[in-house]
Amino acid sequence: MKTTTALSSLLLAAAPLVTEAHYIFSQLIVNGTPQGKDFTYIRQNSNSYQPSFTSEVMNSPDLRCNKGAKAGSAQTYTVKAGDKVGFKLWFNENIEHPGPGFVYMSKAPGSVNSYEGDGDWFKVMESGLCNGGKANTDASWCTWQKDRIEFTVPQTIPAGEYLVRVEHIAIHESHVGKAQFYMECAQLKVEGPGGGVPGPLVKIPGMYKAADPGIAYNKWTSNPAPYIMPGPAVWTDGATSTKGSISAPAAEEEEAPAEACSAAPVASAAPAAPAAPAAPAAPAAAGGGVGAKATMYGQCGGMNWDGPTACAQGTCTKSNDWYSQCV
Ligand SMILES: [Cu+2]
Repeated sequence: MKTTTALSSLLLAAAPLVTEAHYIFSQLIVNGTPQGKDFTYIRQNSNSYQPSFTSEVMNSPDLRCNKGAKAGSAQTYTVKAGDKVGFKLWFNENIEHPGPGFVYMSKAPGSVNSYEGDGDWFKVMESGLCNGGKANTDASWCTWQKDRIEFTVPQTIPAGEYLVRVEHIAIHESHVGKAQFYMECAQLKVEGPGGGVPGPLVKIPGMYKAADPGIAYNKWTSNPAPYIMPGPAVWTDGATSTKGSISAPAAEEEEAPAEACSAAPVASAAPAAPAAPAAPAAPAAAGGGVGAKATMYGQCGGMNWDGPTACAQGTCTKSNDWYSQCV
């Protein structure tokens, strides 16, 4: 399985060096230490940095581990219940789109290496708005400008081999039905005492619907509706914190308790009638005062792009034929 080394080198040479908002979770981190190389333990997607949009993946098996991520393409790493597992972005990228982060797990019937993820999944971590921030402010999202998403392997999770799916949903275009899904799957073997019964269980696809308030969400207003997390409730095994830690690695040791990435509270808030997300009349005109211009780091061009082509901040810069960005 050492062919991954040559592949990584090849991709290294071809990859863009510019900072852009798109991202891929490529590096497994366990208890703060990188394990293997990019995609050693994470199945590599075939769409590179391109996001997968709602219409493409909502009802597709690609919603599991992203396009082109095949069983048998990665190795399996062994962790223990209680370990802190992270997914770091390729090329030291940061998450620079607003939106929530998640981790889901699915137990393979046998070896995860041949498992397609068509069994039951449960959510083990979710991360939404931090410190009571508003959904229309990018920096309010706990994942904003972080280079990884982390979670703690539940203490009582049944031992066995799992697909572990990390996901970030970018919502800056979700008001026009184009949420951007960034997800990858790691292969982990979990050792531990077990005893827990994970749930609620969902299928992927199936756990989201295009019309879910957290998928078809409109952030382009001065008073956005409370953000409701899509998907099932987080499995709480009674022993493990359900809150993800998204803090920078250097700060984790001392500040872990202070990183109050509250995700659950918004779900209990009475969901004010979502502002009809299907009406894209003048998406960016309300509140932000940016008219039809893309915001900093927003997309401003590319094939099939039908959004704004001018930048409210920065200069529209071509990354590739499919993506231009305000930087
Ligand atoms: Cu992007």
